[in-house]
Amino acid sequence: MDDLKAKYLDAIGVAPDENALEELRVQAVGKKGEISLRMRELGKMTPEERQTAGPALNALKDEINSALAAKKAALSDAALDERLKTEWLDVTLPARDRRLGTVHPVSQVWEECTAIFADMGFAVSEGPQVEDAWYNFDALNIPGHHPARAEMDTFYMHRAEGDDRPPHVLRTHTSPVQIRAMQAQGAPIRTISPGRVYRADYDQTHTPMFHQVEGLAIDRDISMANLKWVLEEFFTAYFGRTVKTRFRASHFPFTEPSAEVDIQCSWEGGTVKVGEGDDWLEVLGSGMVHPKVLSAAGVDPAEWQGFAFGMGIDRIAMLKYGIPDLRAFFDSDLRWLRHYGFSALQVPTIRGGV
Ligand code: 2NL
Repeated sequence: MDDLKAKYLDAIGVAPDENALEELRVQAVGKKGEISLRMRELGKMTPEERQTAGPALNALKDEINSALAAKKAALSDAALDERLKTEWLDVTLPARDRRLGTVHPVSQVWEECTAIFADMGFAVSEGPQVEDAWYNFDALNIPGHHPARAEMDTFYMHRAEGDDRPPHVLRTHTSPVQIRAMQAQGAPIRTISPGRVYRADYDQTHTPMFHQVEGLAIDRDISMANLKWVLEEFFTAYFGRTVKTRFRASHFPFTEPSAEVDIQCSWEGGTVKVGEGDDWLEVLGSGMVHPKVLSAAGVDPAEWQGFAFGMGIDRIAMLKYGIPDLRAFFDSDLRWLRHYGFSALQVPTIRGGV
C-alpha cells in the first residue's frame, strides 16, 4: 500500500501537464485503475483482512484524488503565468491617466492683455527679437552716447571678424516693433506689441529675459486724456475691479511729456492687493510719442500725434495671481507649472480671463 501511494504521489508531483495528469488518474482511480482493482479484490479477503485493507484503500483513493486536484490547479496557475509573460496587452485594465500640460501664467496674461486691448480696437504687432540698434535705440531718440544704452544692459550680437557693420542687439523693449508697425502702416494706428525682451540683469526682481506689452495709438487728436482712459479701462478689466491710477511726471527719451503710472494697492501681511487701500504701486511707463520718434518712423508730427506705454507682463501676472517669486517663472519646475498654470480650456476673455 505504501509503495502504491509513493508511486502515484511521486508521479503526480512531476506530471508535466494536464494530459499526463489525466493518464495518471485513469491508471490509479479510473474504473479499471490499480486502486479500483484492489478494491474489487476485497471480496476475496477474510473479514479481518478486509477491515484494515478497506479503509486504507479508501483513504489512499481520497489522497490521490486530492493530489490530482492540487496539481491540476498548480499547472493551470503556471500556464496562466507563462501566458501573461508574453501577453503584455491587457485590454481589461482601466485606461491610463492622460497628463495634460498647463498654460504658463505669462502666456495666460499675454492672452488676457491681447483680449482686453483688442476689445478697445488695438491690433497686435510682432517683430524680431534680434534687432538693428537703429530700431531699438536711434529711432526712439536714444542716441549712441546716451547713458540709457548702457543703463539698459543691452545684449550685443557681435559681428564676424572683419565685418564692420554695427552689431545687432537683443531688443531691450518691444518699442522697435511699434516703429516697424508705423513704417509699414503709417497713421492712424492703434496697436499693441506683447513679446520677449532682454536685458543683462539678474537678481531677485530681474531676469535677463522677460515679457513686455507696449501700446501705441496715433491719430490727429489723441491726447493724454485718451491714454488715461485706456489704461484705467485696462486695469479695471484686467484686475476685475475698479482700480484707481496715479500719473506721475517722468522722463523717457521717446515720449514728451512722460508719465509713470501707479495703481492703487494695499499691503497686508507681506502681500499686495490691487484695487484697494491707499498705497501705490508703479506698473507702467507712458507718454505722448516724441515728434522725433514719429519722424523716424515716417509719420509726420505736424499732422499726427498719440500716446505710447509699456508695462511688464511678468510683473502684472505676479500681482494678479499672487506669485511671489519672479525667478520661478523660468525654472520649468513641473510642480510650479501645475500649481500656477492654467487649463488650456480657460480661454481669456475681455472681462479678465478667469
Ligand atoms: C518703461 C515703459 C515705455 C514707451 C514705452 C514707446 C514706443 C514708441 C514710441 C514711444 Cl514706438 N514710446 N513706448 C513709451 C513710454 C514708456 O515703457 O518703463 N520703459 C522704460
